Amino acid sequence: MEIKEEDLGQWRRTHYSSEIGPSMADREVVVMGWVSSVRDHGNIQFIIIKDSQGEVQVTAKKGEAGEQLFSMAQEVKEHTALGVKGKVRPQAKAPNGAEVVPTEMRAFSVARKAAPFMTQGKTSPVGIDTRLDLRAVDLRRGQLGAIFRIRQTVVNSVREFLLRQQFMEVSTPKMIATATEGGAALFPIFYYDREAFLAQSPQLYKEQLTMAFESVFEIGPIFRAEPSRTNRHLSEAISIDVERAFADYHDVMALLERMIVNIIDTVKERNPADLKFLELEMPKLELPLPKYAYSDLIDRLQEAGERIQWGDDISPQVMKNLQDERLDGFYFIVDWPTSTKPFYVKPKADDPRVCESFDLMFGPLELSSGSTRINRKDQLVERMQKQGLKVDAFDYHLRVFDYGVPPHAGFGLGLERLMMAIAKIENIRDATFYPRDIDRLAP
Ligand code: AMO
Repeated sequence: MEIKEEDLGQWRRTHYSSEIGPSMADREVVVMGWVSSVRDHGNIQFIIIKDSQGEVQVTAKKGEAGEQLFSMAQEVKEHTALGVKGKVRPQAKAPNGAEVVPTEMRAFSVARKAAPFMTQGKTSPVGIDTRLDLRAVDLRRGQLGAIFRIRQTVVNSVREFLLRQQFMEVSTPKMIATATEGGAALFPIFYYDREAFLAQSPQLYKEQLTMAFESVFEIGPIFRAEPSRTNRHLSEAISIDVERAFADYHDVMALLERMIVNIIDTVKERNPADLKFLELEMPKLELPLPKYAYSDLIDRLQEAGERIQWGDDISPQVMKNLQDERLDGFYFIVDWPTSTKPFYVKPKADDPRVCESFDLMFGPLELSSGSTRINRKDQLVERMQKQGLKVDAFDYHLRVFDYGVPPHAGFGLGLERLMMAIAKIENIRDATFYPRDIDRLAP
């Protein structure tokens, strides 16, 4: 028998799967979701329905269920969107200790194909591209569900943590007129009759906003035309940007490390089931986090035989070669050469070759960078000229520096990179819903 597709009509869910339990015995319920597995035992069909809160077993027995209902239970395929009316019956072997004995079933949309991957297993035998081509189906996998519920906690905990400390959440333009992050490439766009760009970061806007609101943050997209294919770069990523007035880079490093501790504690508290499912232990960290000066690391890398010069960027590959267990977890690299950082970063007063800057690392992976910023116009103009930037193009920004921009400092923390670190995700694409990279603009 071919299953007929029906409309939702007057059907409404009465309970989520997580609410079905032995204490609900004999209650009439309507559950809805998608079929995650079907087990055929001849005279009994077990259908596992998944919804956003978990899963529930529907048990159709020959004789107990009507003939038509039983044959529908025999036919139904994985991924079908299904509604089931029935009675709750305690069942020790079922999820949550109860099952639903169906009296009526409605297929809202029948799955016509077997998915190229299973949704139950923790890992997937197919390549990531096959999964990403059907991303919404892929996101039905238990492993990704757990990862994205943890991501939700991370975002909420960041927001709660910063709001408790008088930060204001802001939104800044994503269509902008100038580059901000030196080395990173821009995506040009048409803006009416002019050329514009997708924002590489909210940098200049968040700095400006400190003059009105003091402490601001934004959780939003950043766009980087990354030319390379790596497991840690996206063309569109989510950045947690923080900026604070009357503070320097030491203050915001202290803020950032407390924020990370708060994130980890909150995930442990709110996501115990997801952590258990992923067999994941949250990284442990002790504050203050270790800080290594850039110059000292270069000395050590040179001693270890690396061909690296003072002034070079430190790549993850080079960091991997530096065997040192102190560099396994979270740590800061501080005091970078001024030449490696963008124009808004403040050089040190006693040695302007070095600037008041830091990167937060997790092993060889960079999670965040931040700094004390220049808050005086003449110094900013001088740094722009040194970096060969067109000062005129930044007039919209420089203008506000005539009106008392406070000393300020801040950082940008990559949300997907942070997820890679705390949830042990190998490929950054699995830390985002719909990744964008040099090869992928769809789905
Ligand atoms: P930076 O360019 O170092 O600094 O970026 C900050 C953090 O954003 C994340 N990130 C990325 N994540 C995935 N894919 C990418 N292509 C990508 N590019 C950056 C990283 C990185 O550490 N305005 C400064 C921050 C500041 O000083 O406040 C900035 O953008 O985790």
